[in-house]
Amino acid sequence: MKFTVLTLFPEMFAPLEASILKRAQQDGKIEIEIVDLRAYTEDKHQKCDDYPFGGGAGMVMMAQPIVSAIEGVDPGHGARRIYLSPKGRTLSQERAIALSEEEHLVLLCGHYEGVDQRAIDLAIDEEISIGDYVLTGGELPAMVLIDCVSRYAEGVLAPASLVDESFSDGLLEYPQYTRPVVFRGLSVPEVLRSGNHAEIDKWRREQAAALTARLRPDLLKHGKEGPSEPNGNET
Ligand code: 4GY
Repeated sequence: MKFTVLTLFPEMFAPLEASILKRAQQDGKIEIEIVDLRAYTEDKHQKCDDYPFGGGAGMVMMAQPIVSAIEGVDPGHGARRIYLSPKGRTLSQERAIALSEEEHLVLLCGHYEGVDQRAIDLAIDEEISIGDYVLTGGELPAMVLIDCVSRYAEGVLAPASLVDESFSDGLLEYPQYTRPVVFRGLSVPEVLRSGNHAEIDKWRREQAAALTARLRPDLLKHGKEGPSEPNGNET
């Protein structure tokens, strides 16, 4: 699957060259193309932003470079074209899985006071938010979406990782432990060292259910409203 990112700040995408996404790109499981919007401006001074009509603080990203870039990277309009913005529907695991079925996603990153509405009206299929807070730009949200969606792209993760995840199906993950058996007086739960896989599965299911009931009871209800209480990790 392919991601094309349209941004005024291509250098912000260096983190995609590490870890699992680096490997996934090397293996040809995903392709990430970072496109500098400035390459598409028709302005003689390479300008991509301008003052807002009606006044107000800050600058607005011009429609022309954005619409030209989208037409340039996806001439046949086969891609799903997404604008990362707090106005969009909040990204969920379910939505990420559905997006992983797409062949090509084009991700537009806004900056400053946002983009000219006509670019959205003419060339964007969907707005997606990563959460109810405002960032300085859409670059981090684009990386969040790429990371989350890539996990479900064919061949990126070992299938067992996704199976383990669906095991706790909509619940929070059970606690994990590795060596040593005792660390600073805290022991690994005995059941995990028993070798009894039925008992281990049972313990993990119980832990996942209890943790979810305590920290995210909203996940147990049908309508998922979001967190209701802090997570209990405070000292
Ligand atoms: N939250 N989810 C988000 C964001 C920054 C000004 C428009 C978010 O997706 N994007 O906060 N984006 C703004 C900055 C231009 C995007």
